[in-house]
Amino acid sequence: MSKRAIITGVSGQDGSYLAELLLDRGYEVVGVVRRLSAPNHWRIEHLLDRIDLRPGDLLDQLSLIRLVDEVRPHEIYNLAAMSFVPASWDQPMLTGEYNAQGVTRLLEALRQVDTSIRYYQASSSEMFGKVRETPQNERTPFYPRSPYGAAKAFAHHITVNYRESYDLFAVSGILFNHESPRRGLEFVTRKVSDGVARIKLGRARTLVLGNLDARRDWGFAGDYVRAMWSMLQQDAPSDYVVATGVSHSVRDLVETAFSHVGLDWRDHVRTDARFLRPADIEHLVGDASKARGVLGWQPTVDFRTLVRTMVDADLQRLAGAGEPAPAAAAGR
Ligand code: NDP
Ligand code: GDR
Repeated sequence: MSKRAIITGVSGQDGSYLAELLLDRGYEVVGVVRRLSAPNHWRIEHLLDRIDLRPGDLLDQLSLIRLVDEVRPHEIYNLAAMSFVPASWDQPMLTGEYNAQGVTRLLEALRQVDTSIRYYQASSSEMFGKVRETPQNERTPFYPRSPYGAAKAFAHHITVNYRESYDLFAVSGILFNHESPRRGLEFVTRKVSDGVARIKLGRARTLVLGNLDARRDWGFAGDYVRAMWSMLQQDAPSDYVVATGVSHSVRDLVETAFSHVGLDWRDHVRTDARFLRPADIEHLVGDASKARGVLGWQPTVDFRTLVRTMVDADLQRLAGAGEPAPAAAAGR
């Protein structure tokens, strides 16, 4: 008998890669989509005949109970969230409703319907914020630096709490930044790959960014969804850091992306204070020893390959031959 899985956030970057992975492994995949005036399906267009899309919203408790009750899945992957950190200062209350209380609502739906369902929570390296140690591992204390990070820290703790209170198989993957050609256009890697492609094609002259000194541990999203699945196949629930262990600055990112197309980034990149954050995180780098040891997980795509692949995909897309495009990029 095939397994059934619910993915919230199926229309997002990770949701699309995870849906592909689960379909490849023979799962029946139910994707949760919230009601929008126009569907946001550009990342899952190629999967629409193979996944079952159902309505649901993290803001609506009853929609979640009904969903879990109707589908009766073996596994739930909660990837839905307001995921853009700067937007969390503009909408701190809503960020808490989605990213913190939304998780409680989903856990509560699971608890009420069937406590044998396995649950994955999308935790984030943003919880480490103003880091207490480097590199960060599962025991590193949290010090979030944004409403997004604070809400994710709540979500992380409530997942642990439900696991310990109700004996649920509930895990949190503490994932460091992971990117792909399906990344939203407002995140810095995709903003850079899209910007470089536009400049190379003569459609733009400059790319305006914020903090070039920030360092992140960037990996490939396709690798990271393998870790999510693997966490739910273990004998016992536990939390895992997932990261490459290598960090680069935003300056390294632009240098790598521009040089890939034969351009000097200093001729095209400007900085503007409007892209600075009220509080930024200067340096994140993860220690994924536990995921490597217990899950046998390792990344397959290095930073340089990732950046080049994203630039090439944007060049193709803008030339009219690549993956489908997002409808619009808001809040860049
Ligand atoms: P995306 O922004 O690409 O996708 C977010 C998804 O959440 C979208 O499908 C969106 O739907 C959905 N969503 C948002 N609000 C709601 C809601 N109220 N009800 C139902 N669905 C909703 O994010 P990623 O794929 O990059 O990230 C997946 C998860 O992992 C997120 O929780 C993110 O915070 C977390 N994370 C991501 C990391 C990364 O580097 N990518 C690192 C660590 C954690 P819609 O299409 O309608 O907008
Ligand atoms: P992040 O990703 O905040 O780490 O969250 P993002 O790509 O937005 O920023 C990374 C770093 O780049 C700096 N930066 C800029 N960022 C953006 N977006 N735009 C710019 O113009 C720019 N210039 C410099 C930022 O200041 C920051 O330091 C991502 C999201 O996917 C979260 O959901 C996830 O939890 C974390 O990664 C891990």
